[in-house]
Amino acid sequence: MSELLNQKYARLFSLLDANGDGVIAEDDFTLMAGRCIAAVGGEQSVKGQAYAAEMANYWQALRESADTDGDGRIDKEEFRAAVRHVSDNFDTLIGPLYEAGFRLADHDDDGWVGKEDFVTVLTAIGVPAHDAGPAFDSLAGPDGQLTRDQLMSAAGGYYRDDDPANTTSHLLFGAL
Ligand SMILES: [Ca+2]
Ligand SMILES: [Ca+2]
Repeated sequence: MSELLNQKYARLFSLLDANGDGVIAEDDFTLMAGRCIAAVGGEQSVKGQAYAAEMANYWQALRESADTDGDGRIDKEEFRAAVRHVSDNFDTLIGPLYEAGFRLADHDDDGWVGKEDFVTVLTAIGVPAHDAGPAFDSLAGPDGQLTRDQLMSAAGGYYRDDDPANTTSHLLFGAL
């Protein structure tokens, strides 16, 4: 695996370990989903519930691929060994989570996400605000709005692209 992918997966691991105890487990996903949904005031909304459901699905997929010793916790080594498989199945295993995340961030449901809404969700998953703002600027079009397709393209690139030139997707979750 390339050093760049290693760096990105290490960044993902540190974000997914939402409670910072050094392993990824179900409680991290519950915590992260709750933070995101609360950040946009979506506790009672259909799309808030959809996002929570997709977080749970992602955890199940990750657990099935990564938790080789079956203790319900994924450490850094298990994550590194498995995330490539999960990434190769991005469309089915990860894509739906980002779709749900986009809808969650699109608070007025017009199909566009502005910078403030994007930064709100990214900071809720643990990305520093000083990274989330520039990440948006590099992703969004000149009109200052992000589309679903732009997000999905960047998210797919984050998990799979190891060309160092494509900094837009590499910096999606902050500096590496
Ligand atoms: Ca944890
Ligand atoms: Ca919108």
